[in-house]
Parts: sequence; structure tokens; C-alpha cells
Amino acid sequence: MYKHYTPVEQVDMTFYYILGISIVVLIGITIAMIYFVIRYHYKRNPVATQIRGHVGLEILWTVIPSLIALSMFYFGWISYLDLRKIPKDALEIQVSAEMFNWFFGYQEGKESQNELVVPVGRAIKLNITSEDVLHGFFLPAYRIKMDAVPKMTTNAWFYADKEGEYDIFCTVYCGVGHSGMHAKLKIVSKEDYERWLKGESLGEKSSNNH
Ligand SMILES: [Cu+2]
Repeated sequence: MYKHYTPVEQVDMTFYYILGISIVVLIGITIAMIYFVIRYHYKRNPVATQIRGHVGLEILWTVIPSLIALSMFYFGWISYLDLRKIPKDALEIQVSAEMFNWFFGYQEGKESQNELVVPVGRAIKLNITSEDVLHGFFLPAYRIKMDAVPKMTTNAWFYADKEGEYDIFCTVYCGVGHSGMHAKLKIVSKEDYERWLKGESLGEKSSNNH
């Protein structure tokens, strides 16, 4: 039913769903607590009331929270599946982490450092690895976070739907330069991407902005 949503939208909807339920539960519990504190204050209720078990109530407060927890899992699971379902026509880019830089390798033999350049309107598949220690590839704009592990390749993908610049961070403490280990994702037009692959720099066009 929500198949047409992107993984980004799905992750966000799951987040707001869980946040919404948390707020409702927080308010509900707080109101109940205040009510009980006042209603059963010792002046109003000098002798403690003994309450026996109530099967109906117990079933209710077991079943309802279970259904809520399961629904949270369901939305999380659905969005996770789409984050893992890499489109077949995705453009593959090699990502390699090394203290304290990100290196990107493109099909045409082109390489770049701390600058991931991709054409707009394409699904991008990242094959991520590390040359030394554990790093974490984090692209918050596309809700992607994936470990970069030495001697192993992990994958992540995103749909480059909008031209622009986005931050890439390392999320695993990997040494003294960890906090400075970031890169930029640059989503450019198809033509700019082709030109860039052939060796032209991207800056030439954006200097028109001045
Ligand atoms: Cu790192």
C-alpha cells in the first residue's frame, strides 16, 4: 500500500509513528499518575485499598501494548526491507575508508577523495570496505548508515533524486582524526557527471553563482 514511498520517506514515517505513540503514552501515563496521586492521597484514602486481580484488564493491558510494539516492528521492518532491496539498474560505486579519508572508485576508473559525485535520477549502489580499521559510512540525507569493515564488502543504496550537496560522516570512532573524517556527496546533472568523469572539475559551473 505504501510501496511507492522512497526508503527515506518510509524511515521518516516509522520515526514519526514511534515518536507519536511515545508522546501519547507519555501523556497518558503522566495523567494517570497525577490522578492516582491525588485520588489516593492518604487524606482521601486513609486505609490502603486491596485490589484483586482482574483477568479482563490484565488481558487488555497485555494485548494492546503487544499490538503497538508489533506495529512498530512492522513499519521498521518494511522500511528496512526497502533499504536492503538494491535496484538492479543501480550505478555501482566503490567506497573505501582509510584513516581518515573516504575514497570513491567509479566504473570508468575514475577515483575521488572525500567527494562522492553521482548523477541525478539514478539509484546508486555503494560497495563499502575499509583499508585499515572499522569505520562507519553515514549519509543522513538518505538515512543510510553502514559499517565499513576491513576485508569485507558491505552494501548500501540510495536514489539520487535531487541535485545538491550532502554530508557524509564516519560514525565509528576510528582514531584521533575521526571527527574530521567527512566527505561530501554531490548529486549533479547527468551531463556534469559525464564531464566530471572525463576529468573536468565541477567547480567551473557553480562559480557562476557569484
Ligand atoms: Cu573513520
